[in-house]
Amino acid sequence: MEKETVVSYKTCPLCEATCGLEIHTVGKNVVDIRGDKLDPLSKGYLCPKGYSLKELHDDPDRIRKPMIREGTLWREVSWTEAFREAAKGLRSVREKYGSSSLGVYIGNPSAHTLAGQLYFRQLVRSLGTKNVFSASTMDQVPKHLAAELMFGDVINIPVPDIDRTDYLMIIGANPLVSNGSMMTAPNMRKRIKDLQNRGGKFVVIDPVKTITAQQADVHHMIRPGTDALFLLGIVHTLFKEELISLERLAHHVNGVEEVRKAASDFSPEAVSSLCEIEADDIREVARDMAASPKAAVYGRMGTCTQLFGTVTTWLINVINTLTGNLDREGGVMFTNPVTGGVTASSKRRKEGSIHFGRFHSRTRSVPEVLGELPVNTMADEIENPGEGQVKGLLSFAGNPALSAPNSRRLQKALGQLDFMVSIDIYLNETTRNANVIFPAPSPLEKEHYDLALYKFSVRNISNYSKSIFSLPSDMLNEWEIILHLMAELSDEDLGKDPVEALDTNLITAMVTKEVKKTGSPIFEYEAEEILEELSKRKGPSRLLDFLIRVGPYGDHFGRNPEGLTLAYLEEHPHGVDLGPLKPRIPEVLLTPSGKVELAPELIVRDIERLRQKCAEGRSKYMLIGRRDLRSNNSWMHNLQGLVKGKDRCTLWLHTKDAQQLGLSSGDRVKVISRTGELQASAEINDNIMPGVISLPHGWGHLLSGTRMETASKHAGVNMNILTDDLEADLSGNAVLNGIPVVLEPISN
Ligand SMILES: Nc1nc2c(c(=O)[nH]1)N[C@H]1C(S)=C(S)[C@@H](COP(=O)(O)OP(=O)(O)OC[C@H]3O[C@@H](n4cnc5c(=O)[nH]c(N)nc54)[C@H](O)[C@@H]3O)O[C@H]1N2
Ligand SMILES: Nc1nc2c(c(=O)[nH]1)N[C@H]1C(S)=C(S)[C@@H](COP(=O)(O)OP(=O)(O)OC[C@H]3O[C@@H](n4cnc5c(=O)[nH]c(N)nc54)[C@H](O)[C@@H]3O)O[C@H]1N2
Ligand code: SF4
Ligand SMILES: [Mo]
Repeated sequence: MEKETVVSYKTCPLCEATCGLEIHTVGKNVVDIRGDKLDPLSKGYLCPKGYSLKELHDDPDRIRKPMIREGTLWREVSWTEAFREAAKGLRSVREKYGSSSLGVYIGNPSAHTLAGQLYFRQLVRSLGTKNVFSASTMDQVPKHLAAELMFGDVINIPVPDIDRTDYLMIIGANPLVSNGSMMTAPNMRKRIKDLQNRGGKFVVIDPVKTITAQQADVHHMIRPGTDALFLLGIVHTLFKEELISLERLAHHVNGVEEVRKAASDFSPEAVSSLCEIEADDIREVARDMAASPKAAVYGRMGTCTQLFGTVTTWLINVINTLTGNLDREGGVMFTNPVTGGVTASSKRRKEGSIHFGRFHSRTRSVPEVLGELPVNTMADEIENPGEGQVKGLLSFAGNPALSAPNSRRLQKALGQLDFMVSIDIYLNETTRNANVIFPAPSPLEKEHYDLALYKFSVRNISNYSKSIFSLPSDMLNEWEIILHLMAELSDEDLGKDPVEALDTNLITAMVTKEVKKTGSPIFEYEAEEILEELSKRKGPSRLLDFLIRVGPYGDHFGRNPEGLTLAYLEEHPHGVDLGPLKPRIPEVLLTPSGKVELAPELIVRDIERLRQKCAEGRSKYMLIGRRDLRSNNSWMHNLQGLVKGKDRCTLWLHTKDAQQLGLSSGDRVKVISRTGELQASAEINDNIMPGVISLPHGWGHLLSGTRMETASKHAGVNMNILTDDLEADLSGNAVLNGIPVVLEPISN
C-alpha cells in the first residue's frame, strides 16, 4: 500500500531567523521542505540551508551511535558502556586534579536547541568548574556587556524595529547572507525593500560592498576596526550641531554630558582619514538620522568581533538614544518575549555587580564575562601546568578546533587533553579528540522552541514545533544524554531512575523559586499544585510549558485564563503572533539608577586604548571574515547540496592590490599573520576595499581522523590559523576582523 504524504510544520533550528518550514514526509522519508506561508514572521521565506535539513537528516556520516575511541579507531558501543566510560574518564581527571580541571566548551547550536538552553547549563553548574568557554566570546559578548552597563541586564539588547523605521543604518552585518543575528527577522531583503518602498533610507557601513550593501541607498566602505571613530564623529556632530533630541527619554537618561566630553576630540575631520569616510559623509549620516522621524542603527559581527567591540556597540546605543530613537516605534526597541525577558519580577542590578571580572583566568588573568572565560584563553588553560589546568573537556555542539582564534594552537592543545567527551552529530575536527562521543538526534527528531532567539525578535512571536520523526528506539534525547552524564558525575544517590530524578528536581526547583518571587504572576501559589498541573509532561516540554505559563503572555496557572500554554501552541503549529514591539522604558531598565546609563565608566575609559591604537598606524593589509548563504559556521560542509558549485573558500582582494602583488584570480597566495600562515586562491573582487582581504571561516576540513567525506573533498583553508588569540576587545571577545597580515604571491 502506498504510504500517504504527511505535512508537518517546524521552526528551522539552523540560524537566528527562525523560519517556519512546511515539511512533507512519506513514512520515514522527507520528500519536500518548503517555507511555511502561514508562519507569522517568515511568511513562506526559507534559505537553502533550511531545505538542506533533509540531507542533514539522511547524511550517512552523521553519528547515530555512541562511540568510544581506541587509539585512532572508533568503536560503536552501547549507551551504558559509553556513559560508564565517560564517567570513569571525567571522574578520574576530577579526582586527580580538582573541579576546575574539567573544562567545558559550548558551541553555537546550543542556542538553537531546547536541551542546550534548558539542561546543559545545569550540567555545567554541577561541575563547579571555572573553565567554561563558549562561542559567545567570539560573537556577541560586547552586546551583552554594553546592555548590562547601559540598560541593567545582559539581555537588554535593543533590536531595530525594522518594519516601521524610516532610516536604517547597518554597520558590520550582512543580514541578506547571514539572515540576521541578534535580530530575528527572516527575509531581510523584503523587509529592507519595504522600508525603501515606504520612502525610507537604507545605509550600510562595511569594508565590503556585500549583497546587503548592494541593496543600500548609501554604502560607505570603512577601514576595519575603526567604527568607533566613525561613530564618535557622528556623536560629535550631534552635539556640535545641536541635533540631540532625547524626547520622551529626557528623564530616563544619565550621562549625556559625559558622552559629549568623550566625543569632544573626535570631529568628523579628526576621524575621517582613519576610518576613510569623508567628514561630510559622517555629518550627513548624523543629520539624516536626526531629521528622520524614526531611525535605527544596528551593528553585528563586524562591530562586535573587533578590537573595539564594546566601545562600538556602546556608541551604537548612544546614537540611537541621542536621536530619540531608543525605545521608540521605528527606532530600536526592547522585546517582550514570551519567556526569558525582563518582567515585573526582575530585580534591578545592584551597584557594582556586573557579569564581568568576578574572577580571572589562571594563566593570563583574563576577566570572566557572563560566567565564562573568553575562548581566546582556552589553549592557555589547557597547555599551562599547575593547579586548575584543564585536563579533561566536555564539548557540546561546538567545533572550536576550527572556529576559535589561533586554531592551530588550540588543535594541538585539544590533542594533549587527558580525557574528552563530546555531544555532537559529527566526528569532526574537534570531536576527533574525544574519547567518547554521544550522538545528538537529528533536528527532525527533536521538538523545538527558540528560547534564545525570540528574545531578539522584531515582533513578539511564540512558536513551538513537535519533532517530525519519533526518536529511533536506539537513540536518546539530547536532554536525556545530558542528565545521564550529570547523574554519572554526581555523588548523590538519585535512585533507580536518575534521569527522571534530576528532571523532577529541576522543575521542582524552578517552580519553588518562582512562587517565592514578588512580582511573579504565581507569587504565593502552592508549588505542589503547579507541579501537579505540569506532571503530564516531562523533559524540555515540561520546563517550557512552565516558562510560557508564568511569562508575560502566559495563563498564569489560572490567573489569566486566556493566556498561553504549551498545549495552546501545540494546537497552533504555524506559531502565534503577539504583535509588534512596544515601548518598555522605564520598566525594562534594571540599572541601579533605573535610568539609561549613557556613559558607563568602564567603556568610556576604553576610548584611551582606541586613541593609542590610532597612533600606532596600520598594517598594509587587513584580513576580515565573510559568510556565505550556503554555509553555517563550520558544520554544514558535509552536505553536497550546500558545497556544490565553485570553490567559495577563496581570498578576496581588490584589483589594485592584485596588480601590486602581480596576482590574477586563481593564483595562489600566502597569507601570514603573527599566529601562522596559510595558502589560498586569490579571487579578485572590486566589491572589497583596497588594503582589505577576506576569507570565510569554518573551513579547513583536511585534518586526519574525522568522518565527513563530503567536507573533506571541499576542505578549504581555516581562516582562524591567522586570527590572534592574544588580541581581544574590552569584554574579552575575540578579534576576528581587522587582522594585520602580510601577503606573498606564490610563484608556480
Ligand atoms: N574567523 C572567524 N571565526 C569565527 C567566526 C567568524 O566570523 N570568523 N564566527 C564565530 C561565531 S559568530 C560563532 S557562533 C562560532 C561558532 O563556533 P562553534 O559553535 O564552535 O562552531 P560551529 O561550526 O557552529 O560548530 C557546531 C558544532 O555543533 C554540532 N552540532 C550541530 N547541531 C547539533 C545539535 O543539534 N546538537 C549537538 N550536540 N551538536 C550539534 C556540529 O556538528 C558542530 O560540531 O564561530 C566563530 N568563529
Ligand atoms: N549563511 C550563514 N548564515 C549565518 C552564519 C553562517 O555561518 N552562514 N552564521 C550565523 C552566526 S553564528 C552569526 S553570529 C551571524 C552573523 O551575522 P552577521 O554579522 O550579519 O554576518 P557577517 O557575515 O559576519 O557580517 C559581518 C560584516 O561585517 C563586515 N566587517 C568586517 N569587519 C568590519 C569592520 O571592522 N567594520 C565594519 N563596519 N564592518 C566589518 C564584513 O564585511 C561583513 O559584511 O550569522 C549567522 N548566520
Ligand atoms: S534563514 Fe535560517 S532559519 Fe531560515 S531557513 Fe535558512 S537557515 Fe533556516
Ligand atoms: Mo555566531
